[in-house]
Amino acid sequence: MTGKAKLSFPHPPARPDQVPDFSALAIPEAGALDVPPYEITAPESRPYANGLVRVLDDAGAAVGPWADYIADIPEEELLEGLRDMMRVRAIDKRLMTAQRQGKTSFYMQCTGEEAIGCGFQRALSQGDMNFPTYRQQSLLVAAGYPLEKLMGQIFSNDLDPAEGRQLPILHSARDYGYFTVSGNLGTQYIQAVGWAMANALSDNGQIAVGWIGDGATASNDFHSALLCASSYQPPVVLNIVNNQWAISTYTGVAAGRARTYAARARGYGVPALRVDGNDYLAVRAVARWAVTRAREGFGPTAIEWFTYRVAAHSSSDDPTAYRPKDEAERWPLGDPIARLKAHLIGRGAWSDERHAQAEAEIRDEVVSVQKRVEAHGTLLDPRPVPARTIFDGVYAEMPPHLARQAREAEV
Ligand SMILES: Cc1ncc(C[n+]2csc(CCOP(=O)(O)OP(=O)(O)O)c2C)c(N)n1
Repeated sequence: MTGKAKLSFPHPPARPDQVPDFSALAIPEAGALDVPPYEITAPESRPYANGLVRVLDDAGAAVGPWADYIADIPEEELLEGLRDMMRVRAIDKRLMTAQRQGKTSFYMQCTGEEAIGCGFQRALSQGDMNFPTYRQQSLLVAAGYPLEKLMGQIFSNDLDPAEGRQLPILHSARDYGYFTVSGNLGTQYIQAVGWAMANALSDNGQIAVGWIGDGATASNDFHSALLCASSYQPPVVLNIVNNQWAISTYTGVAAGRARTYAARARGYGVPALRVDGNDYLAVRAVARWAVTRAREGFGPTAIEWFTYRVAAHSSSDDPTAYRPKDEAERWPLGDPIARLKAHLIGRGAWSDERHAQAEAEIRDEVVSVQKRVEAHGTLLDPRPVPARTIFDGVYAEMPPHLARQAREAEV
């Protein structure tokens, strides 16, 4: 008997009516991997691309070489990191509710992924540029971006720096190292590499950081970016946030039969690591390592952040239609806020009482900013920016045909 050609379709281990099943995931012990030298090559990065850098163990202790690598980071900074993550979660919760109340048209939460942006941003310096997706609001919060602007963008009122031109969550904050987010998946990844090439040419000491989701690695721009980064060795960190889902599509579709996304980057000749994305200390450590490598001229690094998309894809999505309701609770790498909290309590730097107090303070702060921002207009109380501004910024100077259209529109 000869074989027969057939098609194979990747399926998630569990669907809505089934028990969540993460048994196929190999989760290595915390502290098992070394800190490699900055001059590591792609072939040498194999154990890192196939393994998982983890610092926090199940008891919340920081263990292993990567813990030593960031042992100089002051406790106060870690407490700030915890507050950053709590702030992101509180903002997401409030704005998602605002969407449900009809005050804004759309929202996207990053629940469960807070550590990745909050921890990474701490490794960056003024002048570095992130090329984020719509799910990296945590970078903005950790960079100290004014909440009035962040929320104004969601309500498209006169506090919105984009003047109502963009869908909510597509922020743009040049001064905070946050490149304008585009709705077209993947495009920012190759732009990050180009930006990094420009940095190298101008010798400005700055780096670029590309961000992409696991699903969007299937886009051509992912491959172009890795090839250009490999060929020209610019100062760029290429992040892949593997949250297991691309809307309703299981991550196995974009991954194909490759073992990890990090391994795929390694195939392009880019040193790559895979990291526990729910471990704030692992994020902080590996971000510092990759950023240092880029800045000191050792070239690009790819990082797969292994995490889970806890919330719905967006306010337009209902994940109970395609995955078990309680899948997030079974995610073996836990919750990033709970894990850093446990670590800080274990160190004697934090307590349940202080946590509850901080939660209340952060909620009050977020609610009071939200009230001030909503007073500038929401979908229920629309106070749009003047309609004639839609003709601005299409070109640097308004051409005659746009001026004519503006006159015809009588705005
Ligand atoms: C070029 C392009 N194709 C399709 C879409 C529609 N789309 C928006 S989000 C999304 C899923 C992206 O998933 P992933 O990259 O894993 O990121 P996540 O949403 O999980 O953070 C798709 C297909 C799009 N915005 N752009």
